[in-house]
Amino acid sequence: MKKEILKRYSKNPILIPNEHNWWESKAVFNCAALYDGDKVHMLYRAVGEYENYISRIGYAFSKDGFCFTRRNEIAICPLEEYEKYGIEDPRLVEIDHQAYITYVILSGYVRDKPQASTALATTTDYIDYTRLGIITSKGSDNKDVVIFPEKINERLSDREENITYFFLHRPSTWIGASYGVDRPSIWLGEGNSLTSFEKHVLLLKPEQKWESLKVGAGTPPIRTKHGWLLIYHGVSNERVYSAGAAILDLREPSKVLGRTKKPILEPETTYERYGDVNNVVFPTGACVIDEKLFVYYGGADKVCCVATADLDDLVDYILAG
Ligand code: BMA
Repeated sequence: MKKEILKRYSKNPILIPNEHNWWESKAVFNCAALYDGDKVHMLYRAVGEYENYISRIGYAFSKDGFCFTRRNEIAICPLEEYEKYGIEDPRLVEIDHQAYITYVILSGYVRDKPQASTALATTTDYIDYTRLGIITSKGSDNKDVVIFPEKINERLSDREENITYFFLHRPSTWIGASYGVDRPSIWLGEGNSLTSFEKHVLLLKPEQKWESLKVGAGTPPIRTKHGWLLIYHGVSNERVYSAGAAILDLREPSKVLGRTKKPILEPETTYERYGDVNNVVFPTGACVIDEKLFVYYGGADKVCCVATADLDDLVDYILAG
């Protein structure tokens, strides 16, 4: 039997569309998660109509990481002009005891194709959200932005050190000879504040068949004793979305210490294979409770799911290559 390093929860999906709330009646997927030592807070993407396909964000919480209680009210609704066509794929991270949310915004279309950017917001209670604005550069069609949960004291040389925030992002237009990649890839950026980042380094580009079309960061990195654990997604030429994982050096996150050659999760179950977009496993949230890693992901752009792994086993598996 195939050894499963990441095990699906037997009662998946953990959230399904709720027909009693118009704004989340069609699809709920791609959920962010943050564990505060007592509860897992979840922010999820919700769709209530297919005419304009505008996404909003809902909120749910759980004591055990599996069973979630949701709020009836919309958590984050498009309000700003730059959010006009929707708010999608939130990611949650705690930095200095404060929760931050990166989320994709669609503010316009170019030749029928939505142009994506990423914005930042913060909250202390999951009721009020303070917007901090767009954090990606204009025209880079930039999604899948996650922030490392702490500033990193990076060693630049034997003498020089630099303490900054680190970000992962996926600028789709950064392809071609001058970028050194021909497919959308995961880049590492640095910034002195949380609202802008520069000094970009190419981190992970498509390598395997299952990720040959593009890769994008999934969950905000998690500190482990062997390095930062990153769960990301890869898309094949057949547009199948799967999850992979990598370990990055704790002090120099531009160093990739290990990366899975095969997906750790790929669409297999009905709820991952059939939905609004078929064959999608899209990880966006992760947390650790008692040494167990919980990975939250969207199934087929329709439902929210969770899979778990023993944290040490997964790290060993990734480092073993
Ligand atoms: C990506 C994003 C995700 C979505 C995925 C599969 O580009 O839009 O929100 O889950 O495609 O459709």
